[in-house]
Amino acid sequence: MRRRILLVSAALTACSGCSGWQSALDPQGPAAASLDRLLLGFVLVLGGIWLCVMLVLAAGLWRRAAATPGTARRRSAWAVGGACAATVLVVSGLTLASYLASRAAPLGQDEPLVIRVRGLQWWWEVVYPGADGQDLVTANEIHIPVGRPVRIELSAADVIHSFWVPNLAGKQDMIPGRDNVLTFTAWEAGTYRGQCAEFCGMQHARMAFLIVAESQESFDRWRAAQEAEAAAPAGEEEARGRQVFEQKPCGACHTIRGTEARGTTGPDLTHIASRQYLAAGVLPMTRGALAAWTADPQTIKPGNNMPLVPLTAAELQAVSAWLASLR
Ligand code: HEC
Ligand SMILES: [Cu+2]
Repeated sequence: MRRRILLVSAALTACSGCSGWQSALDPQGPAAASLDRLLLGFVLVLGGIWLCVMLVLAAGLWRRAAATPGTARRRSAWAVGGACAATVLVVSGLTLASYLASRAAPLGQDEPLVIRVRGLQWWWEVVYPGADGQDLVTANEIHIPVGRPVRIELSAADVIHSFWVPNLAGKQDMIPGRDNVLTFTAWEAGTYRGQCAEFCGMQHARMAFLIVAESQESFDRWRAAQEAEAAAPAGEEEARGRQVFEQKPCGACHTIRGTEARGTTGPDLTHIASRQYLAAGVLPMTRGALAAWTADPQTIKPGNNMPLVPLTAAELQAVSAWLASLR
C-alpha cells in the first residue's frame, strides 16, 4: 500500500516540470521522519474513530425500538457525555503529538551550517554567509553536506512564500519583515525537490528548487568552485557573448562576479550553468534552454520579473554560448 502511494506520488511529481524526487511519504531525515510518524498516528487514530462511529451508527439503526423512552434518554445522555470527553481527550492528544513532532529535530553535537534563503516572485535567492562578510550568493539550488544539520534562515522580498522540501522537513513560511528558521538534516546523499507552498502569485506553481545533499568533500569542492569568479570566455563566441551581456541591460538585474554586472533583482548568474534547472525548475539547464529563456522569458514563464530584452540572432547565440560556459 505504502509502496503504491509512493509510486503514484513519484509519477505525479515527475510530470510537474522538475523531476527531482519529492514525497513526504519517503522521509530522508529526522525532521521529515517525525512528521511521517505523526501522519501515520493521525491516520490510525482517526481511522479507528471513524470505524467506531460507523459501528455505533449501525448498532443504533439495528436496535432502534429496543429500549423504553426513559432508559433510552439516560443512555443517550451517557453516550453523548462520553463522546464529548473522548473528543476532548483525543484532540488534546493529537495536538500535543503534533507539537512534539514539529520540534523533534534532534540537532546532535554538530554546529549547524547556516544558509539564508529569500523568496522572491518567483525564485529563491540562496546565501552562504562567509567569514568577514564574504557571502556566497547563488539561486534555486541549495547544496548541503549529508549528516550535518542545516539551519535555513528564511525571509521574503515581496509577498509570503513557503519553503517546503517534503523529503527533509515540514513547511515553513517566508514572511516579509519576519525571520523564520527551519533546521533539518539529510541522512543520505541525493537530490530532493522542494517548492513554494504558499500561493504567491501568477507563477507560484513554477517556483521550485533543488536540495543537493552530498558528502562533506563534494560539498567543499562545490563551494570552492562557486566562490570563484566567472570563468574567462573560452573562445571568440563566448567573448562576444560577454560583451553583449555587458552592453544590454542584463547587468542591471543580474550579478556575474568577475564582470561589471552587479544587479540583485534577478538570480546571480556567476555559475548559472552548474545548476540543473533554469528559472526555478522551469527548464533543464542546456544551452538551448538558456537561449530560449533569454529570447522570450515571458512566454516560458508568463508574468515573471524578467522583461524581454530584444537581441539579434547573433547576439542571442553568443550570449547563450557564454552563459552555458559559466559552470
Ligand atoms: C529587469 C530585470 C532583468 C533584466 C534586465 C534581465 N533579467 Fe534575467 N532574470 C530576471 C529575473 C527576476 C529572473 C528570475 C525569473 C524567475 O525565475 O521567475 C531572471 C532569470 C534569468 C535567468 C535564469 C536564472 C536562473 O537562476 O535559473 C537567466 C539565464 C537570465 N535571467 C538571463 C538574462 C539575460 C541574458 C539578460 C539580458 C539579455 C537578462 N536576464 C535581463 C530579471 C532580469
Ligand atoms: Cu512563492
